Formats: sequence, structure tokens, C-alpha cells
Amino acid sequence: MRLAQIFVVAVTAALLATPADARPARPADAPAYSTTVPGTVLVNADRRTGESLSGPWHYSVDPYKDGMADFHGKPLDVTHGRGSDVNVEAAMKADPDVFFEYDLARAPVGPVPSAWIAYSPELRYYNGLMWYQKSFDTALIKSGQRVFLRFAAADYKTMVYLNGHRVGEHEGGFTPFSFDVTRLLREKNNNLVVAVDSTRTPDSVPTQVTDWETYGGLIRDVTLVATPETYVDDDFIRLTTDGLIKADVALDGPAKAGQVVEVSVPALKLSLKGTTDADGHVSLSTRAPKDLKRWSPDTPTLYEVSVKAGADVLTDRIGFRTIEVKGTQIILNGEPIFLRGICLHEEEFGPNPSRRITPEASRALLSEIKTGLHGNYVRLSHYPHSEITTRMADEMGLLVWSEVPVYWAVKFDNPDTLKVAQSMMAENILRDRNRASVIIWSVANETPISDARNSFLTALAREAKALDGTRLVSAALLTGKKTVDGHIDITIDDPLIPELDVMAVNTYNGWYGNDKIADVPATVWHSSFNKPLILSEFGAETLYGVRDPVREARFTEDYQAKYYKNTLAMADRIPFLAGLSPWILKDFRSPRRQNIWQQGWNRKGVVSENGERKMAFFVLSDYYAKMAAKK
Ligand code: GCB
Repeated sequence: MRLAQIFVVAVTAALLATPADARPARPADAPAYSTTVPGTVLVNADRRTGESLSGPWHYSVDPYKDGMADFHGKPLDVTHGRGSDVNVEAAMKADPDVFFEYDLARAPVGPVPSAWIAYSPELRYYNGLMWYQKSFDTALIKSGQRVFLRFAAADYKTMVYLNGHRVGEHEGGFTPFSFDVTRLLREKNNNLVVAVDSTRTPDSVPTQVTDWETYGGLIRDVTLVATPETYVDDDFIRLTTDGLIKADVALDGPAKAGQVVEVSVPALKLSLKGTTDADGHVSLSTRAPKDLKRWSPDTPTLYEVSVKAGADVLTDRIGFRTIEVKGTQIILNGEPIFLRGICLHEEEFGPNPSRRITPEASRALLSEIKTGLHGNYVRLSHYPHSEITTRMADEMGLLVWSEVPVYWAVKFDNPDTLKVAQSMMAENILRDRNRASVIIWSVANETPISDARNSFLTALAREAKALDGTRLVSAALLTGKKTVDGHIDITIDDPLIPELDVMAVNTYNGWYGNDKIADVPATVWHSSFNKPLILSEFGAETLYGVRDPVREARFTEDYQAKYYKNTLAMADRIPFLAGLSPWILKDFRSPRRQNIWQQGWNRKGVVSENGERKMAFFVLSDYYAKMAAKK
């Protein structure tokens, strides 16, 4: 049912966005279940048989969106345009007079996955529509097998055409989607055309103004994934606080009803069996065995798990742990835990990042948190990061805050914007709800309070709970402040808090605003809610190597280090504090940051873009090391 929800949202969005005459007919021989299914997450796709389409792709800019509409603005039937199966080179051989104004198969070539900004200097600031093309052969065509075309993420809107047919489209830059292309594929010389439009609008999620770089393009892997005709479409396997291992499995395909499903964890000699209902769903549970080793940052134990149903076997590596809140504490596996964390944007180390997150790039970033800072937690801001990262966090033992880009001034009164945010959040949760590392789903960041915003975020928070009742829901909030008896006085009173398990506040006193950094430690925090608080952001900017030990002026390392000392001293005095994620591990690209030190980079990293550690890094690292030693 949940997948069906996503399906409806995505299909509705697709239908609204596409004039009827531009919609190609489905291939006549397509069976009923084999329609294109925008929004299908296809969980654990990397554990299935498949073929990677990563590598060199052709690309062609289309700033006026000519591939979508003619010169009078009439929508084009793109299957006869750039999405068509016409081979210009072959057509020219047959008729030298043939007219053409684009020629994707001979356009320039760039690597996928990667944002296009790295393809050429001219594309560094390009935001708009880009056409991609790839020819490929496949060995996946077999009777009784379905083949999906899966995009781990493409930023922001994507339209897909295979062998001259329009396959489907997807909105949202950071979550996976796939299409059943079984009936469209051929063994040789497939022609895949993908249009990716990075344009943000006032109604998109996020909107046009953010504090990070828009990395447009095919930013994550593109793969062909093979499954049996009836296959495990979704599985949610977890340890509950009442000591049960529970598994919900959903099958898709012609034989999804009445199928025997077996979930097993061989290392625990555990096996759960049941039969699917008419919708292809089954819910199973058993008492967790005594010898279960619980996943935690100190002992990130993962178990091989398999889900068998008919001809399909889906495997995964899953950690079992519980997370809950008791009063003002966050409780992991029954014990209070303080989250020693930091925020992270999805940007690899180096002077010219292109959001190309390989396992090595992800490990390098997370190691700096886990080993360098003695952290146990990372806030993956401000959108869902790559699956590679959440799997790496599972493996390395880092707790994760996972977030959707409902950031700053979203169109809270637009129901279509809510639908987009809901489908993003659902795709993110379905993708990662077997990751033990993920403990918090966050629904927003620094959103201005209004009735429309409150009901938009309430809907998201409730849906997060409905999709996954085993994790905590939060949002990064703003607070007001006063001066009382000479000290800074902050009361947490956001009307959204009753919907949240954990309160989270971004606080920048001593950086933004008029407060003196010397006054920060004495800040008094009030909350009338019996809930834990995370300081989800605090930070100050400096360019690595800029020093001023005498005056400790702004934008120097000395100022940033002092800012950290004083803010951590403030944190020590908040009785209901349960975690910290200062802003931010690494300097990151942001077009709105253009002062002399910034030049296109937000410099609040405790390490530079190349990984050089600033003084504040050592302040935080010492603070966390002492805290870890006290446990
Ligand atoms: C914030 C935002 C973050 C910004 C940061 C800053 O509060 O959540 O996206 O980058 O402040 O540097 O100002």
C-alpha cells in the first residue's frame, strides 16, 4: 500500500506535468503489471543481479528546453524528438540531405555518476535542462525475468526514454526511482535518452535559494536490475523495543498473492515463514534470540539476511538495535546515549567536487568523524545522501540523522509541493529503513513558522511515523531569544514540537546577530517539553590557515576555535541536551558565499575542502574524546 501511495503521487505528478498529446502509448504487448512504475525504490538493488550503466555518457545542454517544446511553445512529442530512436549518423548515410539539429549519440562525453559541473568549465554554473544518451547491450533479457532501469538519484527532474518510448519521469534530486523496462529492452544497441532538469522553482523541494551548490545531473549510479517476474519489492526487518524481530515483506508481480515467504538470518539460526495476502504482503515476527549481538557505534554487527519468495531471493546485511526516547534522553539498546556528531553535505574531498560519492569517498568523510573527531553520529544534511553513505555508516558504526530538503522558505501552502516532499520522504524511508545506523528522520530545516508550514510539517512527521514507527522524528528548528538579567535567554517553543520525538535547534549566537561570543557560555535554555534536544547546527567561518592569535578576529581560525569553545561551554549547561551536530565537517560549495575568504565556499567546515584540519577541529575532537572516555 505504501509503494502504491508513492506510485499514485508520482503518476499524478507525471500526468499533471505532461500534456495528454505528449504521452506516448504503452507498448501494445506490455502485460498489465509491466507498466512503467515511477517511484519504485527497488530496495537493495545493489545486491541483485544487474548491469551497471555507469561510465561515459553523451551529454547535450538545452538551456531553452527546445527538446520539450517547439519554437511557439507547443509541447513536443519528444519520442519523435531527442527521445526518439533515430540514429542520425545512419540516417545521414542513407540520405545526405537529412535535417537534424541535435545528435545525442555524437555529443560530448562525460562520466556518470557525476554532476555535470565537472564536465567542462562552461558547465560550472549551468543550471537547466541537460540531455544524456547512452547506447548499451544487455545480457539480462531472459524469459521469466523482469528488468528494471534504476536511478539511484538524478537532480532534479528526470524524464526517461528508451528505444524511442517514453518510459516515465521523476521529481526529486536525492532519492532512487526505477522503471520496469522489460518489454522495451533489446539485446543489442539499446538507445537510452535521459533528460535531467536541475531547475528549481518556487514550488520545488528545495526551492531556488539554498546555501549549497546545485549539483545537477545523473549524480548517482544508473543500473539495470533483474528480478524474477514476481519479486520482493520491499522488506522492512527490524528489532523492536519489546524484543521481537519483525519483518514486513511486500511482493510485486503476477503471483504475489498466496506466496510462501521465508526470512532467515543464518548466523542466528533464525527463520520466519508466512504466506502473502491478496496484496502480496506478509508480516512476520518472532522473539529475538538471546545470542543476538546488537548493533551500536562501538559494535556495528551486521547479519546476512535473506528473504525468499518463490523464485526470488533478496539478501541484505542488517544490524539490529533499538532506539527510543525516555524523557529528555535518547536511548540506544536500552542505554542513554549522547550523540557526538557533526553535519555533512554530500561533497567529496578535493578542490573540485562533483558529488561523486564512491565507497572510498564516503569512507574518507565518515572516518574523519568517527576516528578524527571521536564521533558516534552524523547529520546527513540537507537531503537524502547516497545509499553508499548510509551503508558505510552501518558498517563503520555511526548513527545517522537523515533529512529531506524541506529547507527555508518552501511553498507550504501548495498541496503539490507537499506531495513532492511526501514522495521524497517515502522514497528515502523505504530505501533506508533497514539501515541500523539511521535513527532519526528529519522533516525540515529552519522553516518559518506559519499555519501552512505547521500543517505541512505535521503531515510529513505523521507520515514518517506511519512508514517507520521504529525511529525518531525530528526537524531542525529556529528559536527566538531575549536578554534577561544580562544573559542570552532562549525558550524552545516551536508549535511543531508536539509532533516530534526529538527537538533540534540551529543556533549561531556569536556568529550571526549582535551577541558577543564571550556572552554565549552563560546562555540559559528553557524547554517546557519533556523531550531531548539536539543542537543540530552551530558554527563559524574561517579559511584554513588564516590566523590572528592576538585579536582573534572573525574569519580567522582563532575566532572559529574560540566560538567552538564558548558554544561547547554553553552546551554543557543545557540539562536536556542529548546531542550535538555542529555546522559542519568540511567547507562546501555555496554560490551565495562570496566574501574575500569564501569565494563560492561556505567556510564553516572544521576541515577545509581538501581535508586540512582547522584549529576548531581539535577543540571538538578533544571535547568528544573526553566525553567518550567518560562513558
Ligand atoms: C543554517 C543552515 C545551513 C547553512 C548554515 C550557515 O542554519 O541550516 O544550511 O549553511 O546555517 O552556514 O549559515
